[in-house]
Amino acid sequence: MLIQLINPNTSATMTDAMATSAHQAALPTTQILASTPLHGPQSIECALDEAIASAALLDLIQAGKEQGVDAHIIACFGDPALEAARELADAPVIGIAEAAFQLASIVAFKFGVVTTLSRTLPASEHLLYKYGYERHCSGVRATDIPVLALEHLEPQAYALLKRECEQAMTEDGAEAIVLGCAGMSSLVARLQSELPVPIIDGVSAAVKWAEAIHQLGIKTSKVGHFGAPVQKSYVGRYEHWTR
Ligand code: 5HY
Repeated sequence: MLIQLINPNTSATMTDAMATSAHQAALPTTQILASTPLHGPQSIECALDEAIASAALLDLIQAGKEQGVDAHIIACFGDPALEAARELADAPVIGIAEAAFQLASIVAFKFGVVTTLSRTLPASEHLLYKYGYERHCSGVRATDIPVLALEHLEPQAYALLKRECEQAMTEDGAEAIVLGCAGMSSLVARLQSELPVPIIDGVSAAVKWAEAIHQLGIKTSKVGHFGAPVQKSYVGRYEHWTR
């Protein structure tokens, strides 16, 4: 199968890192098509970044659809434009936050989320409520490591990340840890070797959901909420999307 892995920020270095994690998680028969948007923020750390990133991200969804990919992954922890992408696409669209929460809630009764900036804590909490996982979440913790600092993580920053994971376990009662940024996917193996609970990376989780959904022959329901976008005239470059 062919999975389109979209990094919604414009850091090609981050795209390469998450593509490596996706390949490691994927079956040998799965191909990963990793894409970086042509315009938008270098990292996504607030609602404005998400809103600006969404148009280029949806361009990539449309391009993937035209190319006939079997699944699309939106690899940013805010799951930006996830519902819009599901309207546009026929193949399943998987957001890494939802993928990680779903997986974590199967292997642990309570999971903790450890993310980047404190600024993004309400966004993660909002997603937990929206998806209905708040009862399974022991808490969301921030490290205040900026997203781009994850590309070349300093030892002190790694220590901080590990400490927040440990405190999520000891102080909040987390029985598994969800890493709250696609840029953390390369750190999973190390954290897993040093911590006693499952460490869950949304990129790998999304790859496995994509493979499972594809093998079951299931696509996005086009009846109701994720139905094709309402037909109308769009002014400018988006005109072709609704055809
Ligand atoms: C992410 N931002 O996964 C997020 C998550 C975050 O550019 N890729 C980004 O808020 O740290």
